[in-house]
Amino acid sequence: MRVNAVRCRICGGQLQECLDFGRQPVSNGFIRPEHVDREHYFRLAMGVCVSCTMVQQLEEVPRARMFHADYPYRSSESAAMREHFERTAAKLIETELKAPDAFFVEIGCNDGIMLTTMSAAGVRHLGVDPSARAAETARANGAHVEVDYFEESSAARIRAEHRPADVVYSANTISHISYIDSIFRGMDVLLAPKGIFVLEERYLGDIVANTAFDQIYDEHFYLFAGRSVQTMAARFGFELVDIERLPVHGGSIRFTIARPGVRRLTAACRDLLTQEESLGLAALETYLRFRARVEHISEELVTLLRRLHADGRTVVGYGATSRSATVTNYCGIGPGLVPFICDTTTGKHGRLTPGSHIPIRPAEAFSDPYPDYALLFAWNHADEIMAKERVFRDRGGKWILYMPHVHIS
Ligand code: DWN
Ligand code: SAH
Ligand code: ZN
Repeated sequence: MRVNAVRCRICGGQLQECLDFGRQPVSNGFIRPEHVDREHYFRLAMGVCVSCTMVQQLEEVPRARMFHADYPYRSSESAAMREHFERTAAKLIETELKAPDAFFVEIGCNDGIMLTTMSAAGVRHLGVDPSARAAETARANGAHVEVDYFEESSAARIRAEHRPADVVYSANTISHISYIDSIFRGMDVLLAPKGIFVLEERYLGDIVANTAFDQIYDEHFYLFAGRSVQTMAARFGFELVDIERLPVHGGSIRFTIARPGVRRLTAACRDLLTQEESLGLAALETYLRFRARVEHISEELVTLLRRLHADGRTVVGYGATSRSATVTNYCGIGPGLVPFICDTTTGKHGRLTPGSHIPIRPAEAFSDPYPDYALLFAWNHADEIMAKERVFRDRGGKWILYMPHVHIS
């Protein structure tokens, strides 16, 4: 057993190193061509805690290098995600926020994809996010946002300036926060006695089942599973009461956490915890097999791209995701194999992908002219993108996907 000197960030237990992707850059560090010498690298390695089973990174990137005023990701670029968050907000309004003075807090609200529905429905709300440019968009769309990191101190300030929160909600953010003890201390201060903390995250069970190795990058500090989140909630004085699997982002999970005894554990929560027992999500062998499948995908993908290149076929990337950083840097894919990536996010245009230095161009470049093949980095938005780019296929274009294995579609 390879035990790491670093201890578990949740419980202080021993960490067993289970995956190593080597030297990687900051995944959302899309750079200007003149700044390629300014990149920050770290060793992207994961460990599993032998005590509480939480899968987590062994080397941490300082938060200000990842999340800052110019953080480029914009949640609202996807129509499917806009619908998802509208539905989620509507459901919470219906079930939890009916009282006229109910208060909703969102951690990591980004461009207000969720809060605009709260605002339009007249629900008292506050978003907290250090990403100032994204917050400007949220505010322009009617949302109240504080530009800050959520942690114990900001939670205490919010509680003093507002009132206890009936719902604290967070999507794709809590797993990004290594200092999770501070989040739970903040939750204890902010959450009303009968309030709930709802968090949506990528699900470790889906990552393993689909060999979705690109879900592993700097921002995804923890890879959550039912059991590890249940243990974590209990450790910090809370209780996991409900779990719901979600199809978004290639396999997500929604956890509902409350103060002990406030809500009954749902059957869905118990069922998932039971199912998980046979998945081996805390077993080293699971990750050794995962690692072998990643190697296979990497070899097949690079072989395919080299062959297409040798045959004179054109290949363009689609979607400059954060996840592409792990794929391009781990597999060794640079502008020689993929000359550019198209993306709708204006803040990424004219920049290069971190580490692999592939130029990013506007979505319009995709049809000007269409390439022979498109490598779909944004595979989690495949339905939306393929529908939008129907003409590409009609004209003989082909999509290259690499999850759960390399295939052409
Ligand atoms: O967890 C996280 C999720 C929610 O978002 C964060 N850590 C960061 C980020 O991860 P990501 O960059 O991997 O997210 P997406 O949503 O897979 O990124 C999709 C990319 O593709 C965006 O740059 C937008 C782009 N896109 C596009 O060009 N055309 C997306 C769609 C739907 C499109 O039609
Ligand atoms: N909730 C959105 C955005 C996810 S991207 C969605 O699901 O699409 C992650 C967001 O978390 C970024 O906007 C980032 O700035 C924010 N973030 C990172 N650390 C945070 C913290 N400590 N408190 C609040 N937001 C944080
Ligand atoms: Zn632990």
